[in-house]
Amino acid sequence: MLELESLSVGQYGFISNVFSFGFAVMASATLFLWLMKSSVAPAYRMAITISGLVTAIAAYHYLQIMLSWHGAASVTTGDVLASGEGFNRAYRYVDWLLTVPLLLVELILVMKLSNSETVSRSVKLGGAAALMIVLGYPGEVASEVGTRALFWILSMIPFLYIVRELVIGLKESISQQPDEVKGLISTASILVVASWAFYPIVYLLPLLGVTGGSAIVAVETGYTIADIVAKAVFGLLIFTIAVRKGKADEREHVKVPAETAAQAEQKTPVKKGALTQS
Ligand code: RET
Repeated sequence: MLELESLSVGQYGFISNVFSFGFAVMASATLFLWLMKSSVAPAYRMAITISGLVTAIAAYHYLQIMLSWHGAASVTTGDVLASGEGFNRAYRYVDWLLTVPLLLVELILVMKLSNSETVSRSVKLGGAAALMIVLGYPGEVASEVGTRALFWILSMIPFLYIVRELVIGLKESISQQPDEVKGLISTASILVVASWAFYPIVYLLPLLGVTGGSAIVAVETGYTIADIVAKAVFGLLIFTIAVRKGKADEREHVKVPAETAAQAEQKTPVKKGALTQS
């Protein structure tokens, strides 16, 4: 259905630049997140490490996607000629298979929920995300419109489950977060849902009358934009949340011993500073 030879030379070059841009964004986001990790409180460093891992995995796959794109066709006398090697669409799906569950774990980790809640939410959401990607792939590479539509429907089932969990399930946890990050964590959840909703829409475009070269441009550009928002922009948001939560925790630590000391001193006068050291 999505034949490379239906592209004009301009479209082929445009997509090549889109992939190159995707690689640059993912690689720089990785450097930023890993280099800045130490400015975040130790409790949130794991979330930042994972965030950088997500963009690093994506940078690697964008590089592979670019190489596959260049190997799949050549431009001669004003035409795009397929080399016969084919454009490997599996790189994107392998990338998603690894990064989508990690992105969800990242969002859960930064909330610092209880251990059991962290594990149960990560397993449920991560598992559903993996299923969604696996069910999407056969339709992505199918040459028939009906097959694409069928796998879209199947993949939408775990997708809607994730959206429901994020919107309803996380609402309660968000209400228990410190005031200064409540807004940011809900923004992160909305960003996840909005950027994720973009993928099934892009997948549908070839079924909605976008055909030929334009369909390939729409799908590849659409996925790349969504990836940048879902990974790099989301990573920066997680970084900001982690910085703010670290500061909020610090304030809590300072407040609690001071109050304890004041209360204790009212009952039995103790040597100044003895309680605040604990
Ligand atoms: C597919 C197939 C069609 C139906 C649905 C899909 C959803 C894909 C999603 C991908 C998210 C990817 C992310 C990558 C960035 O790290 C597989 C296109 C629902 C939601 C967030």
